[in-house]
Amino acid sequence: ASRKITGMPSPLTATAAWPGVITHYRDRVQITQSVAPVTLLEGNTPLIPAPALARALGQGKAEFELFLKFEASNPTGSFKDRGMTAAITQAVADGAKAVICASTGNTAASAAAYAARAGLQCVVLVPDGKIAAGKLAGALSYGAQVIAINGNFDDGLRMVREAAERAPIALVNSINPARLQGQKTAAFEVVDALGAAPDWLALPVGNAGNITAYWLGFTEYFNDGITSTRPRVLGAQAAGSAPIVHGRVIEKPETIATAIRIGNPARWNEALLALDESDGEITAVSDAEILAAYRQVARLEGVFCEPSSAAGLAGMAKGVREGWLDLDGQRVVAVLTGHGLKDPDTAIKGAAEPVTIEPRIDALLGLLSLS
Ligand code: AN7
Repeated sequence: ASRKITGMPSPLTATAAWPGVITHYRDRVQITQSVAPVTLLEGNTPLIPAPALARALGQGKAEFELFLKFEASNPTGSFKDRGMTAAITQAVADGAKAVICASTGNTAASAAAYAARAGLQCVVLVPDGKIAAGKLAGALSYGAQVIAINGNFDDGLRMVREAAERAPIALVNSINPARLQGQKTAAFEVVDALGAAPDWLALPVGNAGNITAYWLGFTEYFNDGITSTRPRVLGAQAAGSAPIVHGRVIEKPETIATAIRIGNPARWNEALLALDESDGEITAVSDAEILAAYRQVARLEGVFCEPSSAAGLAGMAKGVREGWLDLDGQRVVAVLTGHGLKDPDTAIKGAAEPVTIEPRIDALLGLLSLS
């Protein structure tokens, strides 16, 4: 027997508030909308004010307003879900039975989740030993076939492109245009939340899908008169994996920020266009600078992102320190692309070990140093 519980939201009203990015922005997401969206209600992520971090990054040289677009709040813990809802929905509309991608981890976890929801087979290629534990855990849990390759992301991307040409399997890397259609909604959300475009948008750059998608989104709102300005874009690459900064393919990319360990970005030209049109900057930040920003945002703001996500913040710190980035009086949005819990090993390795004590109150009180 069932009984009516008053005050409990029905499944319909519980989801009606935010229906996911395809439905919320249905007039703008250009995919075949002939099937119901495959969605985990992604998007609508918080834009967190970060005044203490802004003071620290300003280093006494600039006072500015900083917001963190916390993309870790997406269902699989990264911004990739925005693009994946679109790519998997398109794949279903196209009648695909299986999808494939190469990934440094987050795309793999996201593809696996949305494929699971759509009932599609999912195959992911990841660089052996160079993917954070939480991403592997996700991809495996969602039931993807995970293949580790003795090579890097760029090798994997080359292989899955060819596989999708030769076998009946849909490619869901960000060379798939549906991915950008979903990911551009983050730019819409920023403008919708602030009522205007920010002066600067800072973000990490790996395969360059996200920088391309943000620029697409801001440009679309700009062309339609929804915003009268577009932000200047600050891209950050890891120093050991900075092909766009150096203007050449990096054959053996290295960085602790494994998400952006990419030497030959697929959306390289589009990234250059975004940087050019926005009068932006792209810079390389060392692993030490990335880790410093990664710890700083957690300690000053209580916001835990993965190392790669902190590259944009590190780029801001570097630009202000070196004097080529004038943020004074500006409004800045920094995109935190993935969750800190994705990479517990880096978090724990860089921190002081917990102290172990006997379960006695005197042992505890002896350790307290309260002011
Ligand atoms: C946390 O998952 O490329 O420049 O295969 O996971 O759009 O590639 C991840 C990239 C930034 C870079 N931050 O974005 C993958 C993958 C995080 C990421 C990026 C990635 P793009």
